[in-house]
Amino acid sequence: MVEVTFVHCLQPTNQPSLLQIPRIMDYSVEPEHSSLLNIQGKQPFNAEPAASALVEFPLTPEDLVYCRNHGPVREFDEDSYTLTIKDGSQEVMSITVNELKHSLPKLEVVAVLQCAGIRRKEMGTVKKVHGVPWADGVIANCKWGGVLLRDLLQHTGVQLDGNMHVCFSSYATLCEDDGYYGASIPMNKVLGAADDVMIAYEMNDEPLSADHGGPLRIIVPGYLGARWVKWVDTIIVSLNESPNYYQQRDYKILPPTVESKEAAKPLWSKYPSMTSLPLNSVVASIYPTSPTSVHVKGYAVPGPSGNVSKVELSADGGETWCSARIAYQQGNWSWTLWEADLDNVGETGIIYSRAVDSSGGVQPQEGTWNLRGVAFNAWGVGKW
Ligand SMILES: Nc1nc2c(c(=O)[nH]1)N[C@H]1C(S)=C(S)[C@@H](COP(=O)(O)O)O[C@H]1N2
Ligand SMILES: [Mo]
Repeated sequence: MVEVTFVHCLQPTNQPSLLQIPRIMDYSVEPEHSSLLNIQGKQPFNAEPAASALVEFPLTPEDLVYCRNHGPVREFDEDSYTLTIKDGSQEVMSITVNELKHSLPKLEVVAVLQCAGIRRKEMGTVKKVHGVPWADGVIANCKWGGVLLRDLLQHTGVQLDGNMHVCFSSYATLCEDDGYYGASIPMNKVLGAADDVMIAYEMNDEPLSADHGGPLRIIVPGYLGARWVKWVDTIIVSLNESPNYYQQRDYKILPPTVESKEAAKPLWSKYPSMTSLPLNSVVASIYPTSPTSVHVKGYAVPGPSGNVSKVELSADGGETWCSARIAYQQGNWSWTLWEADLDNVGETGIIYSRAVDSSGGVQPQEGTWNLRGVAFNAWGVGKW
């Protein structure tokens, strides 16, 4: 196995040279964050809304969009912000936000953003996991406006091959575990005609806010949020995956036998970096409508094998299932909102949900435990 060494390229990007910046996390100049979120941590700012609030809106309003940060949030001046594109180590283009907006066609895509640690708190009840104990609110269905990454890369004239990788870096902000935040995705995902990987400058028809990576962030529909690099300032076409900590030593599904950080250390390089998140559904709210009936609402998200085609509910511990009504779904990359009125609900006080996808894939009864608590997708469970 190849040992990964971190090369901290000292990029003269949107800040003075990193050499001149003290390498300390400064949380004194954070923008004001939404007050509608449950705070998991203030430094870095990590917070999520209640899922019951989320499912009231097909498109998630900005104030209900979770915030997941590995370092301080910074505001940048859009006029002087530049994005650098490199072919390996060679710079091939440097483009301002304004030039980006005017030189390439604008695209708008509704896509659901989710943290890989969604439902980690539930997985933690099986056995201790490492990471922020997220509930089911680290998900947001937004309309993203920007340019197709494929268009931009083709515009640079760089030779593109499906076996390559595209690395995204944010040198503009600091983070906890590496000299910069970085991620990469396979070039095939960028070149796929239906894949819609974007560089976004708008969220829900507004300029992208600092909290969500403005002025520029990457959108990778279908992939975990960790690849949706915020405050992106460098894009590298590479033969290799990003060497960044968050690509190589985190966001991987380790086998259940790995139960400690020590045991994980020599194994990170042996497991693949995560890409798609799995088929999932969650029961977000239950309103009693009579002593024996309830109105239930929730969301579902597709996995890699096709969009959500059905969501089923069970009030008898999984013996019998009935289909929920699909209330919202848009295009290939949105979440699915569903609701149902259930009569004669049993004595258990528990309602399970499971999503089914267009290739017949079914959300499993149990999720697979892993040390980092990622990709948990056991049946959704609601109690009343
Ligand atoms: N530069 C940078 N990009 C980042 C992160 C970060 O800490 N720094 N966090 C990632 C993770 S783990 C997630 S889940 C999403 C969260 O995006 P949001 O804060 O807009 O909800 O951003 C991703 N992009
Ligand atoms: Mo995340």
